[in-house]
Formats: sequence, C-alpha cells, structure tokens
Amino acid sequence: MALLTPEDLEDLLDKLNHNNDIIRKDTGMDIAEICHAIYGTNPGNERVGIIPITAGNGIISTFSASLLAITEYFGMDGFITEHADITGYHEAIKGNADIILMADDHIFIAHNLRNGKIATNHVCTGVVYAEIASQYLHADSKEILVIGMGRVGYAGAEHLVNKGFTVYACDPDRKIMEKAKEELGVIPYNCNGTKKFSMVLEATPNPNTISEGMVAERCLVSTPGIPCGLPEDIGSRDHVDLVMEPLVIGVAAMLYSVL
Ligand code: 2YH
Repeated sequence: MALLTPEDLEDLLDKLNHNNDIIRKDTGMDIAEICHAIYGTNPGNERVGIIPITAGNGIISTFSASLLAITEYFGMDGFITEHADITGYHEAIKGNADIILMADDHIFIAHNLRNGKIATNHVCTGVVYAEIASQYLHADSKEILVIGMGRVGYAGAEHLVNKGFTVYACDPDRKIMEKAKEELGVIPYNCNGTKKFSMVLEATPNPNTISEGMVAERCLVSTPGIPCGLPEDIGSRDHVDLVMEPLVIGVAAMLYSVL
C-alpha cells in the first residue's frame, strides 16, 4: 500500500468538496449520507483522539492535522495528542477520547473505546468506494468491475457481492483471484477484454490500469488509488465521472463504522 505524502494531503477540503459534488450528482447522496447508508450511524458528540505514530517511515507532517480537519468536518470533536506513540495513547485516554485514530505504515485504525468497535482504513475504504460506485444513478445493469483485489479491492468486492451485484474482478495475482472466485464468487475479468462497465471500482496503487475496452460511455469510476488508474484521455473522451480523493472519504467511513 502506498504511503501518503504531504503533497497528497494538500487542499484536502477542496478535493473533498469537488468529490462531494460528483458523488451528489451521480448518487443523489453526499459522503455523509453514503456512510450513513452503509453503517446506519450518525456522529454525535464523540471525542476523537488522534495519535501521531513514529514507527516505520515516521510521522507524515500534515497527517494528524488532516485527520483533525476531517473529524471536525463530520461534526465530531477532535484533538491531536502532544506526544506520539504510547505516551500519546496514554494522553488520549486521559483526555477522554471516545475514539482513537492512529496509523503506522501498514495499518490505519479507528477504535471506539466505548463500544469496542474497531475499523481499518483498507476495509472501510474498499467498502465506501464500492458503495459510491454501486449507487450510480445512471448504471446500465447490476454488473460492476473491480480492478485490483488487494486488501481494499477485496473488501469492496465482498461488499458488492453482499449487496447482490454481479462482480467482475481482475488482478495479476492468480492465487488472489482463485481465493476471490472461491470465497466471493467473483467472475474473473480479462483486463484486455472488451466487456464494458458503467460502474468501476479501481483499487490499485498503479497508474493507467483502466483501458478503453473496460468503460462504457458515462461510466462512474470510484477509486482511492494514488496515482489515478484512469488515463486522462479515456476519462474525457468517454465522459467518465471520477471519484478520487486521498484520505477524507476513507476516514469518514472509518468513523461512521465505529459509531
Ligand atoms: O499512509 C499510511 C499507510 N499507507 C496506511 C494507511 C492505509 N490507507 N499510513 C500513515 C502513517 C501516518 C504516520 N505514522 C503519522 O503521521 O502518524
């Protein structure tokens, strides 16, 4: 999984507003309503403790501040601990945090200390981007393509299968595809093929994963992937709507999922 950079986190709320406009136009809901539709929860007056973590590649300069802005955007009360790691954890508990947000290079979690619920960024990101694609008002069928069956794509595909969608999936890893076929019943899709979809969940960290043969005109591509898997020329030629944002949508889903 790619590590976020401070550049990815620049102008986060502008990117959020831009994506919210597209999501509203294409699904009739905004991000908060999408999260509510998935988890059936609404933020109350939870207090979110955000702990910087120094493990691995260390602290990303604007990561905690971005989490605080997201927490507040969705109506919760947040604070960043002064110290990192275990000292920061202790500080968050002493500061009456209801929910803890913290990430190292491998996993990013939300843990609600009151009800015990815990969420990971990769699952929530897969689920919320899948949900956005699945709510596309101009979809021509209940068939949907998932590109990339790593932790994010797999969770998204599972969510879509559970919602009754016919899920086509592709990934270069044959073992993962076998597992997804067996466990989820996804249909393997040949990425060089010509079957076109009006809903695509792209969940890879690679550019240009989407080819012309995959997308129907006026398709919705929903992707947390950085860099973007949709080549610009295909996006504009086929009037593809693109939902792509580096952090907010996944974090919103994490918070709603632990309420
Ligand atoms: O960006 C990441 C990892 N790719 C996991 C996220 C899953 N989408 N982690 C952020 C690391 C933050 C750092 N430890 C900090 O500033 O606290």
